[in-house]
Amino acid sequence: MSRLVIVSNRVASAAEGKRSAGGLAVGVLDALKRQDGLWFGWNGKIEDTADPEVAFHRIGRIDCATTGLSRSEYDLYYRGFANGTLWPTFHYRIDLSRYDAREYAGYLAVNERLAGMLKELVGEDDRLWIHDYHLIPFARACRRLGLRNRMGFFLHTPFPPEGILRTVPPHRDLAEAMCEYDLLGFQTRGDAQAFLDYAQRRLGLPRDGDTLRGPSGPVRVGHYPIGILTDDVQSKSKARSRSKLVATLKQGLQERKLIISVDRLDYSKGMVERFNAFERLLESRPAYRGHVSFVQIAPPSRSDVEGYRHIRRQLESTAGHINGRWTELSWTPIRYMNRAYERAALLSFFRASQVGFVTPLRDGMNLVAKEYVAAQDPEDPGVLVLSEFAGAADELADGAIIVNPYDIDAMACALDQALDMPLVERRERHEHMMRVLKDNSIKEWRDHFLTDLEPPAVAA
Ligand code: ADQ
Repeated sequence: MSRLVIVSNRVASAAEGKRSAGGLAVGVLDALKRQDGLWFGWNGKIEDTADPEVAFHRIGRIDCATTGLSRSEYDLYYRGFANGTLWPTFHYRIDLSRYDAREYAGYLAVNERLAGMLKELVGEDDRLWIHDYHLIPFARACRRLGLRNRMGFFLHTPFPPEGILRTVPPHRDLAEAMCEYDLLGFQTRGDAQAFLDYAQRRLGLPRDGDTLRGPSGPVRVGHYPIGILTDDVQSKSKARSRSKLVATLKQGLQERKLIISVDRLDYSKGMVERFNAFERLLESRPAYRGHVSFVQIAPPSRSDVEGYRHIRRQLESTAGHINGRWTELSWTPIRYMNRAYERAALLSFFRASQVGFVTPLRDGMNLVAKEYVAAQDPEDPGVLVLSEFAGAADELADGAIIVNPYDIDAMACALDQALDMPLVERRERHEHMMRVLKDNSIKEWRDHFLTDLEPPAVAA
């Protein structure tokens, strides 16, 4: 019988799987709950041994197989090529990207080691669904070991245009490795198009509609915007809206309006520009001083990569500067928090706010934008201010206020418009966005991708 095998850089532990996770983990767990399958990848641990082994655990009914990374694998593959080269480049930050050939070799080697481990765990009819930029060469490594399974790849980040991709020296090798998959999925039409353009122009591959003729066979290319568990977000945010935490938040606000932002602390999320836009609002519209608070929740991530230490310092100094200038005895304009909150608590904070301020400089999708909308009270919804450079803007453009995150004045105007928006318009916009989110939930994302991964029907 054919099973679904999901491979991602990080596999949740049993404890993490029990806590309701976000993003990829939700999608993966939901996909696997429906059919027999396996989730394979890194367990998040750095091990002393040079050759970590496979271990097994279960999350509910789902089988998981994981391995650790040695210190040098972690440095070269994870911290090095994946997060020091690919992540910044795929987010158009070539100023933060670096290249080291040893790191690339380490990246390829980890993909090969993982492929070798997986080979022992899969049957020949199993479908393989590989996730994200850490594992681009995974299919090629599997093919070299003789695996002939159907293999699909989904990229959660943006895919940059050729001019940017070419700054990564092994760009051609990476693109060729992508052509070893049967199906390539991207978040937006623009990302899929960028890959097709590169493959046609640089690799000279012929194209027939959405399918490239790759050296090892047809490669189908599509866009599959990731969604959320819309109903689940809605019910969780409602259920928690009377919690102690929300009461404490409201008590601190003292009837002031609330603008909220929630991100992983990452330079792609546009937080410095966002802080500056909030200050511009205070400068240009004195009536808001003392009457609106901005809460930014941003737990640190990847703190051992240099770009992340820098953005953290920059955010601390920007928030400190703004608060130093505007704080009054009874009001602090920005509450900047590096701590993490449980998912259901975040959703209830979204529901208690008047504006969701989601302005990445570049983002594959940005699920926070979608969760913000789904968490609102339909009778009295908050307004989403969303960057045009988030993948989510393709779907939410008619309901959100769309901004260019580099335009500080325009973002300040958008905040003003959002804070002042009449109830009728808020409801209309919210209703529209909810329809979009329900029509393309995480279930549709998974089903569309897996349907397209099925082998093409053989003509009779
Ligand atoms: P991320 O860059 O991590 O994901 P995002 O989509 O915003 O970004 O968030 C993923 C999940 O993490 C969401 O469920 C969100 O609620 C949660 N999350 C974010 N910040 C959090 C915080 N401060 N505390 C707790 N939870 C938080 C990558 C890509 C995105 C893409 C996703 C899924 O970079 O563009 O949307 O994968 O494909």
